[in-house]
Amino acid sequence: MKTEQVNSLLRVSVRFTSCVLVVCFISLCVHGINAETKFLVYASIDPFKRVPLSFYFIVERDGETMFNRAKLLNVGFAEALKEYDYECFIFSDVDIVPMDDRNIYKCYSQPRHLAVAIDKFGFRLPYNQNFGGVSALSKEQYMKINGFPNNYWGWGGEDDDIYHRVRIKGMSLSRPNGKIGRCRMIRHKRDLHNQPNPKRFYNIAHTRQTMETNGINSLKYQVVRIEKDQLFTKITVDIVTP
Ligand code: NGS
Repeated sequence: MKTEQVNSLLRVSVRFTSCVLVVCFISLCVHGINAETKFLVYASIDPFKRVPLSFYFIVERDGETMFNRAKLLNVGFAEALKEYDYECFIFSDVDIVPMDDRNIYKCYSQPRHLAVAIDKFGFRLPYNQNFGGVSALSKEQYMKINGFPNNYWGWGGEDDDIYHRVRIKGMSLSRPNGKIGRCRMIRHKRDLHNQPNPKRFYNIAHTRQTMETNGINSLKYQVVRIEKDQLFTKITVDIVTP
């Protein structure tokens, strides 16, 4: 079968389930591994079996600017919707791989935290409010919280902000149990341009005041490149560093 035929079949099946997996990459080339190779490692461990009939969107920032995970995920949301009216979004770090086939990557009546028992934390939640690694939100749930904050530059805190947004809007987190929610983290050194963000505690403390104006409704970015492959669409984006 020709590549284009596979491509179009996959895209048709995606539309059937209306669920998309948005994966953010930290940089063009980290530790000699480029984004495509990293993605292939990820996809080969997790080849659609846990994400039935869904589609991948990879979002990577252009150049060597500071990382901003939440903003890249917002871009993935906005760009995926330009391609199709998806109803469910799974937001994932590329280094987290689920270990149990019962950990279904889909949306639930409440926002779902999927990476609840990662090996690096001894297969436990590091703290109760943790919403890191992999999360699933329906389009409606995501819009209700105005998407993710755009102002977390560097490591940490953006997932805590998202947790607060969910709670402030009267929703709760749904989670698989600690056995089903087991995940492995692909080991790597701390990435470049992702130093701990010194402003993260201040930002988190002000989520309630800022969330209505800081999110998908204030997202600014410039698409540099869109590459459509059989299994994924890759967006390279200038996330407009302040
Ligand atoms: C918390 C961070 C979260 C992060 C979690 C686990 O301390 O953003 O550690 O981090 N919150 C703050 O810094 C306020 S991990 O070891 O997985 O990188 O997700």
